Amino acid sequence: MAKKPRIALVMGSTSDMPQVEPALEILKDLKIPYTTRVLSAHRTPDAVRVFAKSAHQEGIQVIIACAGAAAHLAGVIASHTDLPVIGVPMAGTTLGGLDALFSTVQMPGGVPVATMGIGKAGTKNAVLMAARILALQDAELEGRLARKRENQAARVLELDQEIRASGTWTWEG
Ligand code: RP5
Repeated sequence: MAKKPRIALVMGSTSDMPQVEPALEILKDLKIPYTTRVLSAHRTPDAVRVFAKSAHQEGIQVIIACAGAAAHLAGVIASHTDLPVIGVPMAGTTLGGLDALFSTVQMPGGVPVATMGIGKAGTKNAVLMAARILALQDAELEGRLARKRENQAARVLELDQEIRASGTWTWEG
């Protein structure tokens, strides 16, 4: 039987997809059921409100909001829910995502948005942060996250070994 999504990823536009899609693999890898929505704080404000107000009841535990330009999606979602909201500024405008970073990170005190870095790396860290939040009450997920980190470290050491063995990156005069 299909499991209920625990994480919701919301994008402001389908143009954000290339910066979001790679992170979805991480959620599959960690076996965390998720749902993805395309909702815009300024183009579909009513749909954003309905989504945010019902998310907790639907079983969602963490919301990730990815938006670019004058990005108010994460803040607007956070204004309608008590769930943790993680904002990811999308690159793509002439300001390269700095606009979205400032819009997302500078929430006035009272309504928090945990803001990640810009673009693909930010989305990747957002899903890992969401997984860490869920893992506080899910020992199996905690184990999967720990194994993922071990594999990541092993891969870096493997690459280190490869470049040392190749000799190309060493010069002994
Ligand atoms: C934001 O405006 C979206 O999140 C997107 O990053 C940006 C541009 O959207 P499009 O004009 O490409 O739909 O709301």
